[in-house]
Amino acid sequence: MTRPETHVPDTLPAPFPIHGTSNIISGFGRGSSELGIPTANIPISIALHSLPTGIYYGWCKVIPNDKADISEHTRDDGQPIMFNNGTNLEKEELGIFPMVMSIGWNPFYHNKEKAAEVHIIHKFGDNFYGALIKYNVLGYIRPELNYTTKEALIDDINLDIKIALEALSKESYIKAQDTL
Ligand code: RBF
Ligand code: MG
Repeated sequence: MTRPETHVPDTLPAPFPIHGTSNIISGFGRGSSELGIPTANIPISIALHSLPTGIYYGWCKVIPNDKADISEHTRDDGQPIMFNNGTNLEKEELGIFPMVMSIGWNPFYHNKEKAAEVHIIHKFGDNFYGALIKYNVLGYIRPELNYTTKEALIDDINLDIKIALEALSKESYIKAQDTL
């Protein structure tokens, strides 16, 4: 399938906004290491599960979980990772940022389980496994696609980011920050 064109309406289309607060779980570790596009993996809520699989955009913020213990977890690829619960983030890193979200089976990687992943459009100084993420989903970009090369997937994700930033600069989408 070739990538369909994205239409961004001036006001939020139904069923958006969809709100959520979620913990961040560990994924395959492919986002940062293989694609250079880190994603926070989150459990699929009932609301996210009800959406068609595909790529979405919205706003999000990271909420450190100070009360949780710092603990070591083993990622799906066997790599041990420290859950710092977001306690290493700077104050400005706790603001509202644009995000793109992928919901589905990652056809390029043949995932066996449906996953939701958020790429926050901001460069963070440290990871924040174990933190909470509060988000709203405001619009749909495209279906999940398969690719012949990793580079083609990366190019499409970069186009998703561009589309998301353009959409989120519209007045009614900026206003939706208030609900976070
Ligand atoms: N994976 C796919 O297999 N096909 C896609 O079309 C696809 N689009 C994505 C778009 C965005 C904005 C993001 C953040 C991820 C996307 N992914 C897609 C998921 C990607 O494969 C995944 O983030 C990495 O494999 C890390 O788990
Ligand atoms: Mg990830």
